[in-house]
Amino acid sequence: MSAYGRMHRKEDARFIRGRGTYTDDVNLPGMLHGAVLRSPHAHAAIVSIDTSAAEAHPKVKAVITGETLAGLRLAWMPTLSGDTQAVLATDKVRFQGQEVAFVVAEDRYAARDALELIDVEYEPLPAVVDARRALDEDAPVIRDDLDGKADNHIFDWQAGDKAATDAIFERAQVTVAQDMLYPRVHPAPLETCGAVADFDRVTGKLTVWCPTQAPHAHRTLYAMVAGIPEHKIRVISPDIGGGFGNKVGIYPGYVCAIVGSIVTGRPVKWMEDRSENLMSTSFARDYHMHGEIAATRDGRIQAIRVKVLADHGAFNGTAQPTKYPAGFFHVFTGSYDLAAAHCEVTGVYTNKAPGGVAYACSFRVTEAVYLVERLVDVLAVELDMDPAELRMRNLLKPGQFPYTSPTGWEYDSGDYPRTLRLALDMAGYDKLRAEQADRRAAGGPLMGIGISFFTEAVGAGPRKHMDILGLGMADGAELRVHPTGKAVLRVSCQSQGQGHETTFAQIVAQELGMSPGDVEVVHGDTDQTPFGLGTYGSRSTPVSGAATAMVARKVRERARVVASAMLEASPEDLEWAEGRWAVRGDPATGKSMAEIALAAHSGLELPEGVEGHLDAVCVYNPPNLTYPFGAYVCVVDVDPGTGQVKVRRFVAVDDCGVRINPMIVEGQIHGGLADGVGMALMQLMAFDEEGNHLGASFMDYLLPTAVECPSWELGETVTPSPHHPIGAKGVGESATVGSPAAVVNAVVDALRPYGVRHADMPLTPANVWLTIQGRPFRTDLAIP
Ligand code: MCN
Ligand code: CUN
Repeated sequence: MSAYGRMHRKEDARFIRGRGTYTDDVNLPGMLHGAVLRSPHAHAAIVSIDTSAAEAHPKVKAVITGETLAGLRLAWMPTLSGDTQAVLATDKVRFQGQEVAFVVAEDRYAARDALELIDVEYEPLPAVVDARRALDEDAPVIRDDLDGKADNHIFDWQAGDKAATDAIFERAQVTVAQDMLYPRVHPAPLETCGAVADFDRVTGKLTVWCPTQAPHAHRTLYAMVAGIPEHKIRVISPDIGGGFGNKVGIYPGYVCAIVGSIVTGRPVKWMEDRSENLMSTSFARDYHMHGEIAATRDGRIQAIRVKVLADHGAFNGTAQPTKYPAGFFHVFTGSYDLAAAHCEVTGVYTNKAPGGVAYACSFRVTEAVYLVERLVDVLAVELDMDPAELRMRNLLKPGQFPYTSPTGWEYDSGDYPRTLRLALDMAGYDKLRAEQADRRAAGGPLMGIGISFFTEAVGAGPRKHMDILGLGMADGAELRVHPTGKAVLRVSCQSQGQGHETTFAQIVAQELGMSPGDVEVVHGDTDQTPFGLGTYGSRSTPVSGAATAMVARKVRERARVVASAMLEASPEDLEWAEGRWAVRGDPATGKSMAEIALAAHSGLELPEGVEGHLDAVCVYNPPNLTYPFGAYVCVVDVDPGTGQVKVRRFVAVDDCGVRINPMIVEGQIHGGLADGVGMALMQLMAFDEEGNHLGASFMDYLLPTAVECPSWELGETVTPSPHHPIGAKGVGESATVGSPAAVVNAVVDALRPYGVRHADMPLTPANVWLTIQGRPFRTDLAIP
């Protein structure tokens, strides 16, 4: 019997009863509370900071400024991409909402009140808000803290073969070009970020509770930043109320809480409010893209050429290795069989929040998929060809896998045409096109049909691809089967809602012939779990999940030796059948894991050199990424009078290889599709020309609800990953990556009678209405 399959999530027993433990639920004896003073300006010199009135507040225990931190050499901290970020500003502020001072007080209210008592004199400076102006001669220099920095340029990076690509473009029968913006958005998890720091002056041990997706990486970075030895740091990531990439990085508030605890000798809690989360923590996207496609007149795509201007905000905090500053944008060639491709990405500083870490994105795969899928639709219009037919003609064929892309990435497995065909069949594509034609002929209501086909790249990461901080990208797993046959698995990744306590138990159960209910999954505590880089880029199943399967197989092999002693047979004569070790050809002799475990712990005489007990440790180095993929079809109705878009239907066929728990996989896809609809239709972090943040609350930063979402129609194909021990690929970000293009393609398709070829996200009613009037606008700047 398979342990894979639909089963309710074990963790839901506590979540639905309100019995989860989140960071804000951690309350320690004598705990103090911190609050952050933030900059009202996007760019301003700090003339002076007077903290005396705040310090005189009867409940205030400490006021920490950049100067205090400079004394501890903590005013600046390294970012994940080799830049530095101010923990608390000393010289000047560089984005609205930047951290300027930290107050520690007896309670949360007093800490907030005392912020008002801090007197900061600012000298406002002109701000750079528009990335396209960032490299102008006369643009104010944002990072004058960097030695000799005289402009806002961060990096130039390119991939692919420029000469070969240009040559194809020169003699191409058809070329199309399109500018497009993937606007700045924010993951906006329900639980904001925060930390409880407890530094024990006697033992020298620092314990930090914070909702981090990567507890071990945080511990290592705290050790590097604060100079506290790593074995004296314990990071506990309790239950997390959603991460979506927002909780990968380290924020200044975390460091402040730690320093607050060190200087006061008491535990310090700091929790952001909603506006702080939206204004200062990692944004995502902000890619200004120019894409071109070269093709033959009969619709054979030959090459893609791309130029990107990447807005990284005031500090380059993108969780992307310096070697690949545009992350996984490499996969901009999408799911198609191209002869050549080339992209150039230029990164710039602007007076906006740093980060760019992530939002269910696989580190720029989202932007890449959006770009190529929009371009293919633009080409379809140019060729007057059906976009489904155009895709079918160019998709990679099953026989081409493993496939090396023009930028050198090896897609592990796929049957793309089958997946697209299934999505089209489920949607009733031909009927939909007929309905659309009828409506157009009758001048009836606008409807559009949008397709996207995506290839994701998840499971960071193989050494051949990545080089982050020299840490390596392998993840550990430890498994112990106790005498009564119940097991405890310890893994380095951390769940923010993905259900690891269930699916990882299912993996162990499947390998050992146990019930998932008999496997406890421990994660999120660096003192209790092996090292690994955590949960992001949908890497848990590809990496930690693989480690889990491998460690279980090690235990199974140990169990074979124990069983052989029990059965007085040689290990080679045993076979694993139906979850038991049995003498080959004699299933009745089978010993279950529980029987074997009891024997292994009870002095059974084992062969020379074989230790007792049933446990094992494994470190898994992934040989490659996994490449899940999918085909999405979106149907929209658009009201030309109001510009309102209604998503009528959404068909999503995902292939993530073997599914451990199809119910959880579908839940992941539902969430990602909602995200995609939100980004396509409403989510936007806009700024005015002074750099004022125009999306600092849920009144202005709109999230999708059930009202905007149709009843999702899901389908699946299963193409196992050939290199993953259980054939699984990651899926956590697939739908967010793949769906925005389907929605935008559908809306643009609906507007085709108006001659519209492209419109930037978000497709708000105002944006759609103005686009129909032939007056599209810059969605990254203030909304008209
Ligand atoms: N799964 C499965 N079979 C597969 C693949 C996955 O059963 N073939 C299951 C996994 O075992 C896991 C879940 O699906 O329980 C997601 O697995 P995976 O694709 O490995 O992704 P991760 O667990 O690494 O989760 C990270 C991913 C990312 S990067 C973001 S961002 C995101 C996402 O997951 N954030 C989320 N999904 C989220 N879901 C919730 N509820 N909350 C978030 O913050
Ligand atoms: Cu790109 S968001 Mo997830 O990788 O944590």
